[in-house]
Amino acid sequence: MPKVEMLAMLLAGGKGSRLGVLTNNIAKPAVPFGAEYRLIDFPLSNCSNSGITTVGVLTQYKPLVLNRYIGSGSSWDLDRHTGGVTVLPPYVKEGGGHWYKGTADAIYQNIEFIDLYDPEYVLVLSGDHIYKMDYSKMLEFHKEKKAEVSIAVLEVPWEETHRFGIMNTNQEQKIIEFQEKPKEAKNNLASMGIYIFNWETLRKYLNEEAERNEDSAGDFGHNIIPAMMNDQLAFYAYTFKDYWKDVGTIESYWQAHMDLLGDQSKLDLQDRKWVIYSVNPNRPPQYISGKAEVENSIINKGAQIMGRVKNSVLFFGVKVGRDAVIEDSVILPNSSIASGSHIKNSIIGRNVTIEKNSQIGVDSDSDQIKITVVGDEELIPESSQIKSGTVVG
Ligand code: ADQ
Ligand code: ADP
Repeated sequence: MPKVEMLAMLLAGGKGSRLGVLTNNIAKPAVPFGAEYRLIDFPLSNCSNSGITTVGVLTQYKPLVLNRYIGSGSSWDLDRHTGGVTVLPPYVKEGGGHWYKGTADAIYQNIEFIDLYDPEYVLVLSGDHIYKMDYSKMLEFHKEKKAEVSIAVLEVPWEETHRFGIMNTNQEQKIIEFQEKPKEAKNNLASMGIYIFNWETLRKYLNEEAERNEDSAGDFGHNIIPAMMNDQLAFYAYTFKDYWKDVGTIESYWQAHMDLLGDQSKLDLQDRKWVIYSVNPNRPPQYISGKAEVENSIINKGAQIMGRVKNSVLFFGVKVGRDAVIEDSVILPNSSIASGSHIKNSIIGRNVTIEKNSQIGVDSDSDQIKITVVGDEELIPESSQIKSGTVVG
């Protein structure tokens, strides 16, 4: 194999249990996003646009849809003779081999794969972040600082600090303190879970962690990063200034959809210089009837709109019947909402049929956001029908 300067390892194996029904049947990175995409389209497109052409995707939990979706990687221009995308599920090795424990263990078990390309640097990415980022700029920063590890960081609201790795830096952007998901944070500078490591250094720490502690969770945030901090490696924080969202929870998944709306979207998907690629099903153009009213919404192909749609994101094949109202909601592929129904502050799963005059998430007494998730299997197992007149949330 020819040597590559930087190879990306994309962590796509987490269970994503906080996304509830959305990840009942599929891995989190395969969850649909933004009317057109799946979550993994964002890091894969970022790699392609940043000139990174060798990507390993670490899969584990419910990988079938994800594997089929990634295919040869051609959709992201990552189908190369050398490099390209390689899906890396856990496999049995001579010395045992086991299910990936944590994120670092997933990389540890694929040391041989990485060594094939003899990279100088390894970029570690997550499969569940929505953002557009040029990783080659982060690599420049890493080289300028002569860092051994660089972590992409940004400020998060204080009330969300418990979900993230939190750090303190000095004026040179050197990281002097790191706490993984602290109960009481000392700062609101958060790790985006995007790391560049000098491969030699990372390989050494992965091997040492495995030798030292068989029961180690093998996690970057809890094990590897603290061990490296302890040894006072050259650790730098690369500040990211654009839009970024970890969509690991139902609230953040819904919020990231709302962030797409507006004439000045927080994340510009129209940007032709940084295209987010996806695999598109062949669907007819959308139809908007004479009685329909559509305002501030994103609606994909194959949709048929007869009712009112406001501040919402509709995936392909969604049907909205006469006099039905959809507000502040996300409707996943192929669901239909029959006439007279009202959906508000909700996420409706794939293939859900909501019969006439139902109300989902409509709470007239309150302005507060309350998100109701209706998924294939939540209300009525096996069948995805919500009976006429049902009131939820
Ligand atoms: P979390 O997002 O909570 O925190 P984690 O649950 O470890 O980290 O998941 C990171 C990514 O790895 C996800 O894409 C997940 O699907 C994947 N993953 C998890 N376990 C895996 C396994 N065994 N094999 C393969 N893939 C796996 C991390 C950092 C924080 C940082 C946040 C930013 O630990 O410090 O602030 O990311 O989102
Ligand atoms: P089914 O199992 O009912 O056929 P799938 O979820 O497999 O439904 O989707 C059908 C087709 O739509 C597949 O070609 C799939 O790749 C594509 N698809 C599904 N979700 C998305 C999405 N979010 N973005 C783009 N294509 C999608």
